[in-house]
Amino acid sequence: MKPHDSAHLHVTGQSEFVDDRPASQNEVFVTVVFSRIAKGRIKKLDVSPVKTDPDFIAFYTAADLHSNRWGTIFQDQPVLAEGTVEFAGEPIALLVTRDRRSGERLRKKIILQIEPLPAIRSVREAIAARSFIGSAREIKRNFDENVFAQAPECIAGHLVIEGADHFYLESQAALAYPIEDGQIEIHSSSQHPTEVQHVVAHALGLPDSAVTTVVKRMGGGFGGKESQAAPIATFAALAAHKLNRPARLILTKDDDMIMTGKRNPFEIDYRVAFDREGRILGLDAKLHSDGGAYADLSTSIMERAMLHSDNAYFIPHMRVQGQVCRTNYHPHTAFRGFGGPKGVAMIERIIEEIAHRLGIDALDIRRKNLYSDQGGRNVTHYGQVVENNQLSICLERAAEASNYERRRQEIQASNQRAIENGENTLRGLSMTLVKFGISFTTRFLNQGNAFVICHRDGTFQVSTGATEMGQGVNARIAQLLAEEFSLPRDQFRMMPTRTDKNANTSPTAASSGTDLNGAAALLAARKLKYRLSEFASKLLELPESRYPSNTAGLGTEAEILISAAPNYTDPNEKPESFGVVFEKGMVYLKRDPQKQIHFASLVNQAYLSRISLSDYAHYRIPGIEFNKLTGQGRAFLYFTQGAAVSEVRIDRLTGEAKVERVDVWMDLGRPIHEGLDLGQVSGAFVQGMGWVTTEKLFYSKDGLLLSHSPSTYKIPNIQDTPRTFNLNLVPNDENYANVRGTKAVGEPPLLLALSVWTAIQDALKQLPRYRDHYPRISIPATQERILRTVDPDAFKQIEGSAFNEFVV
Ligand code: MTE
Ligand code: QUE
Ligand code: MOS
Repeated sequence: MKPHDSAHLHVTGQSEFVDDRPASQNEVFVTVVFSRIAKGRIKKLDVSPVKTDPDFIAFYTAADLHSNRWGTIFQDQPVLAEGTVEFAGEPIALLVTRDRRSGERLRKKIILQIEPLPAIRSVREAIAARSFIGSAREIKRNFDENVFAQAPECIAGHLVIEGADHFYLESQAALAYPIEDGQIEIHSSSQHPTEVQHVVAHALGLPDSAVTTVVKRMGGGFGGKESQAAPIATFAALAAHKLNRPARLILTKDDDMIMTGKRNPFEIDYRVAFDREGRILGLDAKLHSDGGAYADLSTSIMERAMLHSDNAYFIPHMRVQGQVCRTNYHPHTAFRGFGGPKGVAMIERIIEEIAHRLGIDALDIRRKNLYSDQGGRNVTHYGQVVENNQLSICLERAAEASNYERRRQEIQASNQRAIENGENTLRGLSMTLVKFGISFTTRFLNQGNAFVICHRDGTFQVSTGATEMGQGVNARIAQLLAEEFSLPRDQFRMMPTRTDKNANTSPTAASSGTDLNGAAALLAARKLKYRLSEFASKLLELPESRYPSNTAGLGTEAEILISAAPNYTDPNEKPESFGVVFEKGMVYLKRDPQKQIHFASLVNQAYLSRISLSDYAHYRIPGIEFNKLTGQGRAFLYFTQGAAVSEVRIDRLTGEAKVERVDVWMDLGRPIHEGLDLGQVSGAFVQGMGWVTTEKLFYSKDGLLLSHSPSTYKIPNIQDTPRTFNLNLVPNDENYANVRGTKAVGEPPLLLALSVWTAIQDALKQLPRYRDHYPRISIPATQERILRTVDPDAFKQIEGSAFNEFVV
């Protein structure tokens, strides 16, 4: 298997990120002046102390913008704050200097006075103040209060889920070049080049056609560069436009973490009815999320949370309600899983609680509630049929391969001994599942387009709307095309994403980068292949003396005429072959394999015969129709599914949790590149582990993020990764929904890390104090929280102290 197409560049430090672009003459640096309090009135903004500094170049505020409104779904956010600020980290002004050092230095001298106003600092406060974003949503199926009244068992609960930082290694970055006639070319670290283009154009009062966004690659995005790259790019573009000089803006890690939004925190109230065997009868859930100060993508994120509140389980009577709250934090945004992980956390917690209440192993509760093709238990609460259901296969494979039953016994015994002998180590074991819907739930985003250019030597340049952030979308698309022509992958060069080549693109998000852009690239390639096939079928009939290249342009060659390629729309439909075979770089007629021509020669002959070697195609996902008003419909093209079994070890004295072993089984259809997919599985799982364990955001009383660097914000490191980490794919050739039978992988495995969270609670529930009630623990289950759950009384002595404020 070939490595990632940038691997050799990454490891030798040659891969180019925005800030690696060499400085140009006259270039300026942009530093953002932002609020350090959550809410207030701007009283004074005085730049006179820096104006005479030789490094000072310019200073811009909202007044310098043609338009000061942006927002992906609702245009509710100022590019630069005007009059008041709504969150700590909110950009107020731009300081333009000769270089980044002087920017840092001079920013400290600017006088900024903000009169504090009362801020909303939690979901609870927002609910009390009725401070909301968008309207309340509801999705339900056969909801009936009687189900709860008559159920043998009922549990009600509350779940707190906190946010997390994306912690991409490359901070938000942009470099804007003024081009003649008022145009701007902006190199941005963005998952959504088209939105960058539109926001820049709008803010500067330019037509979209005057702005070109270029994205070579990102050093990670994880959703954090989907919407929030746009204002950053706009800051650089404003300076470039005003000064007619290139302008660079590279956030420091600290500024980036303070300014940009995180994963939405959620507070969930649930009520579940079930029978004595543990079968769920009804679920009533109310989800509130913290959207931060502006809408960003929060309403779509909420929708995805609501659509994933069933996860792998059939729930006959169900109602899920959702409301985004407006608070005074950075606007929270897309983060791997996009709402899905929050819905899934709730239902997996519920399963664990049912198991604990009934004294039945949680795995059996999962088995009993799994979506199944039998008994009409295969329709989701939003009315979509779960086709090609692999959940049971994933569950059973994971159970078997992990020796779940045997280890359950062993762990039970070891915990018993530990508790009897007063030893510190408690162990926990848990399986969770994932059924992640693939498609944007906003229909118009489910489209992609691609350009495929073949040069005369038979090498290709491929341009699509997909952006590379490390996930390997480029390698996958190149591989798809390489398979199509039976050529080495290296022959396909993936070009930087540019809005002047691929316009009206969707963000590379919702794990659908390869699905959408790979399909479009394949459709484009098939047009070319159609023409080359017809051409080859005629060329190979001729004596070589009549080939165009052998007639020295004397006009004596056979003029080969071909038909127009059809407009393919289904990437799984094979094009007409004209009896021509493409194999290992050679092309021949099926009935005459002796006479072969090199692909490169064929291409050159085609050019000389005046046949186009470039193609464009557009792809749209057919058949999806989720109605946002009724909350019903086929929201997703298909589901990526999987199961994971995690074992943790908890130290009762310190609260420390270690992940001992993880077994993952996923259905990824027929992977295009198994190595890259497994890389995504391990990366997403570990990223999810960080969210559910150690990654805790601490804010000051003023709403300013305090944990804004790796010294205060604990992401997983190599020693935190599971000691035994078995990643497996379930073979599945039955998925015809998507291009080449593949399934999207980017986000789904993150949700499997919830098994680490449930395993921690599984360990804690062995404690005698939790015999009758489940040891509910929030996300993240930090060391402090684990310790508090082990021994709530131990914290009495510090209650009310300054230290305590930061622990919870
Ligand atoms: N993998 C790496 N290495 N870096 C990233 O930033 N982002 C994730 C996932 N995997 C990310 C990643 C997220 S949030 C998404 S939506 C998908 O990649 C996007 O890419 P894809 O659609 O091509 O899978
Ligand atoms: C998953 C996603 C996104 C989504 C829906 C999903 C996403 C995204 C949007 C979105 C919604 C409305 C808009 C828009 C974008 O929806 O990433 O421009 O007007 O950006 O299910 O990942
Ligand atoms: Mo991914 S959160 O959809 O960028």
